Amino acid sequence: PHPTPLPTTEDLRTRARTALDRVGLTLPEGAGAGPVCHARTPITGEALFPVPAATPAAADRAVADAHRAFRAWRSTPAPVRGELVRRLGELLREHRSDLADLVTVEAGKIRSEALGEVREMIDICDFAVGLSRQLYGRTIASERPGHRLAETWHPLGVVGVVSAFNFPCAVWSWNTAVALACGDTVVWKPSELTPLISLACAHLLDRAAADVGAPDGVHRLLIGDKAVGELLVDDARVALVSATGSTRMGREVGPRVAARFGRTLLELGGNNGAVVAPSADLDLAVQGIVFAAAGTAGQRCTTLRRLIAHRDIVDPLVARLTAAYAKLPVGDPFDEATLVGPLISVAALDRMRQAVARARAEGGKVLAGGGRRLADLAPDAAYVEPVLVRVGAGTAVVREETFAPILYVLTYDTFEEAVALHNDVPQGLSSSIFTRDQGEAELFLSAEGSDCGIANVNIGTSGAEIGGAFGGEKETGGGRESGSDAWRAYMRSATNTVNYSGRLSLAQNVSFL
Ligand code: UN1
Repeated sequence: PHPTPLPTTEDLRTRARTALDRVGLTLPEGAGAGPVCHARTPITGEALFPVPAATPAAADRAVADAHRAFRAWRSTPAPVRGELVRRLGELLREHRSDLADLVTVEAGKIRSEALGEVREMIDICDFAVGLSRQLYGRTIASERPGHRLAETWHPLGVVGVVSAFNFPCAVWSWNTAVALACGDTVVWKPSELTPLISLACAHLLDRAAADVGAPDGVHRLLIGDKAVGELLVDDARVALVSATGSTRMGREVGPRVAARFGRTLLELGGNNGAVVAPSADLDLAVQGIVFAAAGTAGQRCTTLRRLIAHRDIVDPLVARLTAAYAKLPVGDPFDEATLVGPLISVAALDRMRQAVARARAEGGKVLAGGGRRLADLAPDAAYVEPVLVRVGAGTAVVREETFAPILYVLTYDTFEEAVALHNDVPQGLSSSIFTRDQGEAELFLSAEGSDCGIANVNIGTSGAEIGGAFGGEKETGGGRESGSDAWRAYMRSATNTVNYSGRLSLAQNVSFL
């Protein structure tokens, strides 16, 4: 039983309007004549208000504006471009609480996770401001006397950003802060499920652009459905399509962009595993596992979905997890006591139930959770207890990503078996090992260990810092965004050979004339 009732949809409408007002955005009453997107809240599962969406003609204009602005932006010195990102970071700091409110209203995240998502935006702005003075190219020792060989990095063009509901603003900011510092302009197609937070972010970037005098068109927002996203995918003026979402989406986007020789940066499904070795600190492991598996109601691409536990510790580990799962407070994400908010939709809950049913049909056993909550108060919302399911190796449903809090528990005997089990899924985003055996930890991080883009020791699979590159291998799509040298995907390199010798000498010792 939940201690407090849910807020009403009217409360949430007021909350959303107040947050939008505070960032300086007044939505028109009613949606007007054109296409419409309905802002909703998973907290009650009901519609908030209609928001105007982009027509194909408006989408075309947005790309044209960004394409035009690119000509001015690419020649703006990078540290001056950094000023725009710095100003955006200041506005995000000022409106941290308002933006977090919108994330909670539209995505259902609990308060600390919603604030954490906004924190990620502020952090990447800081990172990108620094980056604006560090877009380094290398010089290379030439094989010829009197020659200089160098690598120069130039802005790429318009970046199309397609983002998902579960990180409705951070993923935009990773792409946008870095792209703007790199001299690109951005057209953003957010999830249809989160138009309000998108409008708020875009408005703050408009304000930042006006404050620092950046060219109009340095960014554009396109609210709309899949068809609007497809316009970005197929538009030759969009140099890079950075898309976050399902593997199914990536399978469509990748070849379509490749067919016009555009570039893609794909962040697709994860099916993240954690190995728990016999030497693991089980208290630490339980905390790390519960956050990674049940946090964000299992709706992160980095969510822990597969626990690979050594046979000697699987029973005590499962006993502790079962106890922890039984106590997880599920409910209103605005309530400070809640740890698990709603799933995004009743359809997501149906998919979760189908996956659990399939696991059972394959011999799996539900150890904890799985019950629906608050259906009487909010029949259109999807509150569910995170579920723990023990399965045998080879259970087919374990190979699929179900975007819900299901943790499958598998057992291993030898370390080699653990790594093989771990890598035996089509996805390759995040991974971790809980162990106090240093050799084992290093092996897990080595070339013969985890095959993922993220591999951790004694910490769960989710909650990466922005300073590292973020992304994964195999069906996760291979893209890297955020920190480290992910910026290179947003620029093009040119190799320069400069002959200052006054004589022509050919490479590879070729003689001619
Ligand atoms: C996502 O779920 O799309 O590592 C991104 C994490 C977050 C980002 C997740 N920093 O869990």
